[in-house]
Amino acid sequence: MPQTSANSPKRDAARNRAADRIRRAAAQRQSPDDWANELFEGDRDALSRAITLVESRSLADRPAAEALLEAVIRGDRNGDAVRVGITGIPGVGKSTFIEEFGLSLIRGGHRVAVLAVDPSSQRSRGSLLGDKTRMEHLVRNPQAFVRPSPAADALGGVNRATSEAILLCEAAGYDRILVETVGVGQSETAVREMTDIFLLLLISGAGDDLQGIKRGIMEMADAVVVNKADGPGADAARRTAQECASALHLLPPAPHGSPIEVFTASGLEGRGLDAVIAHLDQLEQTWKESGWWQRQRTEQRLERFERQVRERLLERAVQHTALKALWERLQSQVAHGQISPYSAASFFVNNVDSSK
Ligand SMILES: Nc1nc2c(ncn2[C@@H]2O[C@H](COP(=O)(O)OP(=O)(O)OP(=O)(O)O)[C@@H](O)[C@H]2O)c(=O)[nH]1
Ligand SMILES: [Mg+2]
Repeated sequence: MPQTSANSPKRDAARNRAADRIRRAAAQRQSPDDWANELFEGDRDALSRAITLVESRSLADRPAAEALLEAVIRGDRNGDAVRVGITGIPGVGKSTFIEEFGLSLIRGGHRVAVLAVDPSSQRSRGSLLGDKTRMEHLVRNPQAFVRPSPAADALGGVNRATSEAILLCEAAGYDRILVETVGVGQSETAVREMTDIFLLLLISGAGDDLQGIKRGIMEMADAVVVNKADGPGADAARRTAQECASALHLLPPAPHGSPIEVFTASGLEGRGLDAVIAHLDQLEQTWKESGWWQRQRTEQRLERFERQVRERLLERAVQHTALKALWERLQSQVAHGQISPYSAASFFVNNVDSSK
């Protein structure tokens, strides 16, 4: 039978767009409390829609997003989740590791959400599909929820969008949240600041500088996994793990007081993962007993609050026409070294004061 125009891809796309609009309109009519209740019941569709809302690039969606987040926080369902950040250079095997790690957690009775932070690039459908094929079993598992990273230009940045998505996943009953850093640089600190435990993946033979063995990323790690410890690479991975453990001894003790353990694992073969899971459980227990767990969460919330206020005040000031011109002039002078950043900041803030 010849293909009718009703089946053409163009028509399909138009129909999908229309369906989106209807869903969106319906979502907007739904009260934040009803929506939050659907989340508390673990409704995946309600969760997907909620994350789409907090990732929205439209300023008009912000009040609805904030009302929903408030309703979620009022529901107080976020208590028991453990947020794990997973970082490492591109190609170290993060997505493959997360697939097996997530499946192990599910076998242990957990529900797993996977999120990603990628401030460096606009995600194309290609990379999005790439991640989903790396996690094909997890994606299909009813106890898992896998969400690719938001577009780099999400309003207020991907960091805000992802930390809000964490709250939503927890409200929907996911008690293990895995956040992958995607792309190079920038995202490590952001993910560190939104998670309880930060896992650094290394591979042997990739060069120390590249992997952040030199101070920096290594200092942020709560545990290290030398990945791809399989086949002919197994011995080299063990040696790298030993070298890494010696390098870690040279660092000052971490603020939580626990030693940084180094593991070898193979995400591909699913080996060594249970030892990592047992260690993370141990860290959780130790830190809850010592008070570090709660203290870190409190600091993260306060830091996020302060950063949001700073960003919004600046945004608002810069929206003011006269100040916008001043901002741009000072920016250019700072860029060219014609004025110090400190004097420029004082000058700008004084002008904000006097423009009220
Ligand atoms: N031998 C071996 N190869 C692995 C392992 N894990 C991943 N790989 C391979 O390494 C490549 C990269 O794996 P990914 O899981 O996509 O790595 P990633 O760190 O998520 O990469 P980005 O998302 O691009 O940063 C793929 O070709 C995997 O098949 C492992 O444990 N052992
Ligand atoms: Mg990946």
